[in-house]
Amino acid sequence: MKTPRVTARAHTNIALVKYWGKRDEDLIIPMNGSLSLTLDEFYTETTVQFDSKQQTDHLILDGVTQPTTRVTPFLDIIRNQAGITAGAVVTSTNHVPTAAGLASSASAYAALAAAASKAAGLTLNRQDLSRLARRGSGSATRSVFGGFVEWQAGTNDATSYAVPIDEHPTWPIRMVTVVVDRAEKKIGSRAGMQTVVKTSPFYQEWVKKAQADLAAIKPAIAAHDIQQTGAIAESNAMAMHALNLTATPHFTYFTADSLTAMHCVEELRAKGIPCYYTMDAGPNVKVLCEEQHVAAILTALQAHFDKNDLLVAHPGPGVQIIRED
Ligand code: 2P0
Repeated sequence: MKTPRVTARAHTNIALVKYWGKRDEDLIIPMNGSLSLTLDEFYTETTVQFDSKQQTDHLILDGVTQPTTRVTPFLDIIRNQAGITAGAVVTSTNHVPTAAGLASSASAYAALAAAASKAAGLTLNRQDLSRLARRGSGSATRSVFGGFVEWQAGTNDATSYAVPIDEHPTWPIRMVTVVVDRAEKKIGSRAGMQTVVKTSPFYQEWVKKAQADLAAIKPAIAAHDIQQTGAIAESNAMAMHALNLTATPHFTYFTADSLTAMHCVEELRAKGIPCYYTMDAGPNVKVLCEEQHVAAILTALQAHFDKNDLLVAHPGPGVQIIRED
């Protein structure tokens, strides 16, 4: 028995209010809600076919066979729901303008959830697809939807999923990524957030702040208020990174180049250009701004960084099935 071969495309997302800690490690229920912008330029395409002749799963990522340690338990959730036992062949390609170190588990698990559930014969609505993607990786919960997306923390498997806030923003919002390092991150987000939840004395303060930031950023986005949206996003990101510095053992994703990029953004702001930074579990800096200021921001950043390391992204769509045969 072979199922249809299904291909899905999902885009990565960048959180403006971050997810940084789980209340349930197995089900991936977050400590706080988060809010992101799905980006058009960075995406993953994944093809899945289940085949009863396959004893085990096979994963080929960007043409290279990989271990299925994390993918097999995820596919098991789908097999259980669909009542099948066949192994799967999973072929996945990351599309990033250069080898920018921006490949993400968000686009990976959103694409895998959509392709594998469809291939297995499940018909999931987007809420259930978001819940399923969450089981692969927290940030994937949000990549099911396009534009501005909120992941409602919930308290269990049924109540923790993403909802679209503005799927097709008319706001000309942009995210400039400063690629400061293409290398694999040293402290994975899973381990990083675990350490922080267990050891940072400020963890509960973070949860309170993230909840307040989430409540405040939604009206700012609705009003297309770049100053408010950007200020909340930047402050939220710095609070998340402060947790890392206060963990035991402490760690940081900041490098000297990250700080250079952040200082450059602050200087631009002092000159009256509204632009705001955020960072995730790696040293790259992402700058939130409006289209009319992109050129000035790129010019300023080019004093410190190669222009090939500056990538401009637009809001992107939610996960889509792009082929079925
Ligand atoms: C976020 N990040 O909200 C936060 C901000 C990175 C920093 O979600 O353990 O790969 O698979 O649920 O989603 C990255 O962590 O972690 C992340 P798991 P994930 O985007």
